[in-house]
Amino acid sequence: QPTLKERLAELIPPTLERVKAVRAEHGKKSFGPVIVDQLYGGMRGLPALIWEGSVLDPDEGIRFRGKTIPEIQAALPKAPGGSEPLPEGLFWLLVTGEIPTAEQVAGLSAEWAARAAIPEFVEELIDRCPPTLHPMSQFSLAVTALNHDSAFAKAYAQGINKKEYWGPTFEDSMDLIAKLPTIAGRIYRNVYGKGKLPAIDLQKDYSHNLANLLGFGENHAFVELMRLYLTIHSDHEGGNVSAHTGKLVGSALSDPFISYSAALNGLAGPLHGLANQEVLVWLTKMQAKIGTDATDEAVKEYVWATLKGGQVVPGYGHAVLRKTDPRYIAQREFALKHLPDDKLFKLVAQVYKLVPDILLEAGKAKNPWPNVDAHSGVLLTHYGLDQMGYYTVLFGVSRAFGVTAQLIWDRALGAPLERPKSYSTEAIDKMFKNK
Ligand code: FAM
Repeated sequence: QPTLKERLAELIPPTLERVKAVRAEHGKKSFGPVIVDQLYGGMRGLPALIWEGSVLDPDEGIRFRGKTIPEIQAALPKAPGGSEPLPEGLFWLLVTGEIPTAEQVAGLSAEWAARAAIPEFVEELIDRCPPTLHPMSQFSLAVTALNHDSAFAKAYAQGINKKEYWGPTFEDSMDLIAKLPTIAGRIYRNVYGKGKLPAIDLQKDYSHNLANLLGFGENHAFVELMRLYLTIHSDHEGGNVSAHTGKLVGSALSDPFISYSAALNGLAGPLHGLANQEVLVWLTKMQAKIGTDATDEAVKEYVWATLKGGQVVPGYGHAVLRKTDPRYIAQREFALKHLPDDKLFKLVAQVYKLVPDILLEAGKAKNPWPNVDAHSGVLLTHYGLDQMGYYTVLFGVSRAFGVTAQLIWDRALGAPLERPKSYSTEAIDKMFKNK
């Protein structure tokens, strides 16, 4: 059975041909007008990027290489005794478009475990950070420092042929994914005083090792949660802030390490990945104000107060989705199965019942439904990982799967430097005055 790199090498030539044929046939066709509001409004809906790995339908949610989350959960190999998909299989699917065998997934688990160690100077960099430095800032500086051993940067300096770019990009991507749990675990233990990092277990899968590094490896339900969590947070088409940032920076031929640390800095924004932290901060503040068994009326009042205070309700809304996020549903099903009586889960369910109507009544949000972040923190808290300042680091471990898969394919397809055109308001006014 081919390894991931062998299968990828086989897939690149036919994919290049396919892209060439599609561009020959459709290259000169237009999507239609770009309107001035899109330049001021964050390029909403602007057709601008190519990414084969996943596409986001506003009503259906994400499809990974055409498969919905339930289809992924059914099709991907699972750990012995586990019922959640192994994220190693999701990475294989993102890169190849094919469902791997259990052996191929086990091969990835073993390869990532073997590559998990980080240079001593990076350990020292992380240890030098004060615990008051946000875990996401520690995370991105450690990932930037991994550039020290980048295979791509080294090959480029030695004059690599552009047709070969994808090879060292693949190697750096495998090293990056493999090293993220070690970095994430070290940050967690430093900031929250959880003692010495355990060794990576070469016999265990990626999620199990991550759970071990965080100190929850003995809890099978938590390991299963990590498998689901890492699978559903991995990719969300190409235009979200973290994926788009990684792609843009990578288009300058920055190596995967410094491209992904840029992506992490985008993920650290409250309107993007940091929302999973903001949701728990908001719920905790709400409980402090209105108690733990609040009435619907009290919750409604609190939501209105948030909106009237000019703040967003974290975990709700989305730039593309116009329905409840299937990543929310997948987490809700996990909660119904594993923690149906958890108090915070009941509050999340009560908020889900009440917030959409309020957002609709407030009349601003185009999507009043919950997104992935509305549910993730309550699951982590249930198992004792209740340090909400850390939550986006876990999102960042997972999103590396999607961003690196894109970087590999961008280099394989020869994606050029990204350089959209910007305008001044003066230029806009002059240009359209007479029209
Ligand atoms: N609460 C309050 N107001 C909201 C809102 C929410 N959850 N979602 C949107 N709005 C407002 C938005 O701020 C904007 O108001 P202004 O005109 O005053 O600027 C108006 O509704 C129209 O915004 P939109 O077009 O519906 O949303 P955008 O596409 O501009 O933004 C989000 C999308 C996700 C940034 C926005 O829904 C939001 O701020 N949600 C809360 C933060 C959050 O949960 N982010 C995580 C998103 C998740 F998918 C992820 O990336 N991890």
